[in-house]
Amino acid sequence: MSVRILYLLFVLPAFSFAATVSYEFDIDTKPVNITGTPVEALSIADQIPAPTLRARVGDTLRVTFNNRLHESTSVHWHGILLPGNQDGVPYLNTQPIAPGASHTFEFPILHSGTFWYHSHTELQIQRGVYGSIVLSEPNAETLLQEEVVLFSDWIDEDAEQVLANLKKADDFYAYKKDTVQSWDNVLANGRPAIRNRLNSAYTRMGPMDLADVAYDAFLANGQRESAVSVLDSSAGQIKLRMINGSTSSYYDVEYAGGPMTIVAADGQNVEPIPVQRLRISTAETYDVLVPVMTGQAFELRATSIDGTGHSSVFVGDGQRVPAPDVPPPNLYLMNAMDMNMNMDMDMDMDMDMEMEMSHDMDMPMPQSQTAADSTDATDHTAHQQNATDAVAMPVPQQMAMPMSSDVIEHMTDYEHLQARVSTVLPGNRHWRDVDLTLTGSMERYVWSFNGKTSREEAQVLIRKGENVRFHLSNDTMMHHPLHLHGHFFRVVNQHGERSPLKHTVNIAPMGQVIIEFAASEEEDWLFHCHNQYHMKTGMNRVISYEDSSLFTELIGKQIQPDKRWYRIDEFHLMSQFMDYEFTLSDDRHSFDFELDADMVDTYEVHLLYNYHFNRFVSGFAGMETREHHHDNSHDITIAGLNVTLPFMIDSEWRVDDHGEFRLELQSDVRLTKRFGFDWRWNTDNERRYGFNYRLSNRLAITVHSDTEYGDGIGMQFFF
Ligand SMILES: [Cu+2]
Repeated sequence: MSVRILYLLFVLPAFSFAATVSYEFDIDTKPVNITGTPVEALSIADQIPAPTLRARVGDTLRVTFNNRLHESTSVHWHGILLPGNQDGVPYLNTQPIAPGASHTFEFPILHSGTFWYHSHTELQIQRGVYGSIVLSEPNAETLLQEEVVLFSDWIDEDAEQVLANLKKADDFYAYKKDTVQSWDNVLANGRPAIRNRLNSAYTRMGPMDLADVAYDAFLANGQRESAVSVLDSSAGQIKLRMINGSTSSYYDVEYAGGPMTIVAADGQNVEPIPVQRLRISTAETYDVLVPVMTGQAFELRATSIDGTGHSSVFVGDGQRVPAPDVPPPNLYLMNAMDMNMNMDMDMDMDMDMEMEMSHDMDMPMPQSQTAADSTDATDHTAHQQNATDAVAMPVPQQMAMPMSSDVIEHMTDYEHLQARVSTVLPGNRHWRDVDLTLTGSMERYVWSFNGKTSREEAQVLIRKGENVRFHLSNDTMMHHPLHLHGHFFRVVNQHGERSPLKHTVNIAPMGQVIIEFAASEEEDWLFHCHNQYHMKTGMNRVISYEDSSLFTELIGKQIQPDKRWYRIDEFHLMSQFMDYEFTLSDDRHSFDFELDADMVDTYEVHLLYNYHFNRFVSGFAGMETREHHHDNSHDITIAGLNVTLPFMIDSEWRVDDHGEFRLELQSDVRLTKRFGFDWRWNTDNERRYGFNYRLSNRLAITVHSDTEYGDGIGMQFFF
């Protein structure tokens, strides 16, 4: 049956008048086996992903969820404009759905586009609570076949355990993924890699990190590999509504049948852009047109940007045509500063444009006037024209042709996105500028804005009727996909007036982006990193309209990490001594207990409280008890500072209650993935150095020489 007839049969009657579209689903546990190990996941309507919801502009969407879990849950409508009390963020604007309870959402559909819905409770997205929504125009005459492709990431390990592991060791998953950034690989990559490493060590930023977690699988529509049939390939193309419903993954998406043409981003139509490889950040959506051909099944492949895996959807029936392998990233040769001066390294662009982009990055300022009348704007109009032609071109021809120079080889940012109409905000309004620096690090695994988690600083206050401009500046080596609830914002780019509207924007490592939106709502809306592990550890703010009533009552619950304290245990059993260290830490404070002892008559115990000013400096106070066989036994009170020095050397500057000063320096050097060297020295001339050989990310064999305890061999456990 042709698409046209299907369309007439099913679609026309449905939208000839506005309707209430109703769904009712259970949220429940679901046994799954994705990797060969059976585990329990969470599902909506017993499906992962949840069923695709469909409605038209003018309809009312009514969805009831029955919570069959033994824990509370919630549902947020990602990117959809709706009344605040339907937004689904527990405690902030919708009450959580208690175990055994039901909740009905009901809101009018005001706009079309590709969106998704997901739990906003704990790490439930990672466990399966997400699905897609397709909103269409009431009279849209689209005869093209459309398919939803919902990408996600999967790990068998419980999501809470994943977070606990991230808290324990900054390279816990790097070890699992075999991406530990060791010196042997730095040297093997030659001079630029050595320069990068020395530079990142000197600036204390640490190495580049593309993904925190080592996933077991990447999924598209819940499967590692799947297929969609093309109903009528004479149309030459179909539309894919791609959604990144991952917990923390970014993908580079490539299609085997030729360039994809982007027609919408985050549910908003854009001028068509042909692109060979497209980066889709966590929580973004892109609609693309892809060519199809009778007898061919073209692979759409989404490769995780850390290079650890991909998902595939084969489009069409017949001979399978694989998408090209995306080369794995070489972290040693990636330099965040270079990336931002030249954000689209692979892009085929001329020098002038590159200069202009650098200029834009250097001088973040409202570009509505400056960029719009640059010559590039004219150039781009020409490109758009070609792009449109390319779309209309019959598929076989397009495939046979060498890639047009207008096709963007690898789109990793938003410079090319151009809205169909002006997105300039209403004039004559008060402008509010808000500076938000993205802060945090892998070491303590705390993520924040302006150095403060949402526990410490919850709100950004705005006022209805003004224009708001966020200056977003990433001070970390991670990507952060930032999402604003309840509003579309302009991502200010070279297209000036026609800067695109989005609901989620990636800020690359050390990158800067300006977004603007009209404050046209009320009450409170969340603004947060959509990497769920970053959100959970503090990278949130409530964008709060002045006079909002809900905020003061409810803030401080859901948007802040529920589990506040994380523990790290390290046990070192040597032939000449043992050392046990226990740390309990939250986003600002930590307690540290350490016991060193030999098997005879020497021991040392300390108990310290630490206040972490920022990622490099903490202050501490506590006590130390020491019993030594040869001399200086004591009980002392100590206080001081821990400072991370250039080259990632940890320094401890301390005084005791006798007025004695001591400086201690130590560091670990990862020589290879498994082999490391560590040393410690202090001004009392106590020295320890040794080698460790890691058997796993929890266990190492060590040899140590120590001025207090002598030489020995042993094991080290992290748990
Ligand atoms: Cu983040």
